[in-house]
Amino acid sequence: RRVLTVAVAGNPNVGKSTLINAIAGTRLQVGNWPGVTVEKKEALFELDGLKIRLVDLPGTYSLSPYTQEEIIARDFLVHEKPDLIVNVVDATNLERNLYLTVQLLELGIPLVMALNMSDEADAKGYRIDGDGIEQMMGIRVIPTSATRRTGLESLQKALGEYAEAPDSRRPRTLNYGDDMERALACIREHLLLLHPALVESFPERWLLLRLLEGDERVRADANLPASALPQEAFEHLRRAHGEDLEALLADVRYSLATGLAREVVQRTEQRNLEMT
Ligand code: GDP
Ligand code: K
Repeated sequence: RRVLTVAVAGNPNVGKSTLINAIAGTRLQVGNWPGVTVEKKEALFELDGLKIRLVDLPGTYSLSPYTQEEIIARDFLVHEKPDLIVNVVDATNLERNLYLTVQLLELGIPLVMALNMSDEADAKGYRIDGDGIEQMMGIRVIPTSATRRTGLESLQKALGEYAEAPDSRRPRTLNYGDDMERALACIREHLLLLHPALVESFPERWLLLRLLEGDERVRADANLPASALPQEAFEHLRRAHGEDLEALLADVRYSLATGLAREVVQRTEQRNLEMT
């Protein structure tokens, strides 16, 4: 039977290590990512006959190419193409955490969200609509508390369910707005015509978005000079939104994260009264 490769991603300090330890325990091996001193944890184990390779990605706030941690995380996701991402998020800080989730969705890899620190979120009176997140993002959402060891079985079960029906849930493509979507479509058409192999070897939307924002690491990986891209896509966006497309895209992602968080997080009345 094949091995299910699961990448565990999340912001720093969300309880990712605690959760991985709770799931993989003594089977966890600790080393370094090749060529760097960033710690790499990995475990190979079996759950109800299912072989799972769990890879802990460095904690990051983003998948930009600016820190060693971000580069390790994105390179693994883009080039090793895990079957599944477990995105560990801090339920007490959902809005900030969703900024990374939005970027993970761009990869089109199926995703299970562990809504961790759920004990703390409950204590603070947050009520999070997990079904709402599931529907808006096309992912599974499992509330967990890594320290109290709750939700771990559901999380493990979700891995098994994914392995049995890998296509049952595809992550949603979030709408980045008409101007952005038009520019992406323009780059896509151009690449399909002139560099069709590229579109196959990278996650498509990820590639288009990173090229749009001028990500030099992706351009180098793809062996595409900036001049090989259709300038009209960039010019129109710059005229409408200003020169800095990387900042524009960051704004779009933040707004999406904020909007999603607003829809799914409530603070219960009782707690609100206690707080005042
Ligand atoms: P990482 O940086 O994401 O690997 O986070 P850690 O696993 O190191 O956890 C950060 C801190 O949060 C530690 O003090 C953990 O004990 C604590 N922690 C982790 N998971 C939970 C949880 O579900 N609930 C609560 N209340 N604390 C947690
Ligand atoms: K830590």
